[in-house]
Amino acid sequence: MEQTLVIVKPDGVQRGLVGAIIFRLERRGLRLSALKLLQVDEMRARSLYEVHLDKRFYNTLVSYISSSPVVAMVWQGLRAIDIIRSTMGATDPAEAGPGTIRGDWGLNIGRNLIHGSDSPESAGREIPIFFEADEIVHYSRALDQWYSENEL
Ligand code: IDP
Ligand code: MG
Repeated sequence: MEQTLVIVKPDGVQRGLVGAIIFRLERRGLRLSALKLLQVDEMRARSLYEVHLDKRFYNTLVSYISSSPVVAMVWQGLRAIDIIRSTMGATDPAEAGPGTIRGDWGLNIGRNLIHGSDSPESAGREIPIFFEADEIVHYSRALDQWYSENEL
């Protein structure tokens, strides 16, 4: 089953949007498998964003994600990665559609509220930066059959 790392970034926590963001992901039917609030240290920040090492915004991105606590989560479900990415909206909130998290609550690309893994490979690399294997909980829900005709 597909898993993905989601992070409510420091601006989301500071602005009190944690509950609202989780609400949207829950309502889509995905299953929450792990959740913690933490202060991201520089090592974790650099590791999360290592694919952006050569970008001009890399250092400010590392500072941003480690500037204040975040809420890190693992979400699970059929096509969880694509579903979360479409619920997040485009990277730049100015281009994100209405009804998306970034489109409704974001203003600037440097404060875009949420991270979501962009592929199964990224999820496989990113999840262990934040969670031990035994922190990811596998369970079923009575309503799963009403969210999906296939196994969630
Ligand atoms: P994503 O978060 O939608 O996957 P990525 O291209 O992977 O977007 O970029 C990672 C993060 O880097 C973005 O979410 C955003 O916080 C930041 N970022 C991306 N492009 C820019 C930019 O042009 N200026 C400042 N920050 C940027
Ligand atoms: Mg990305």
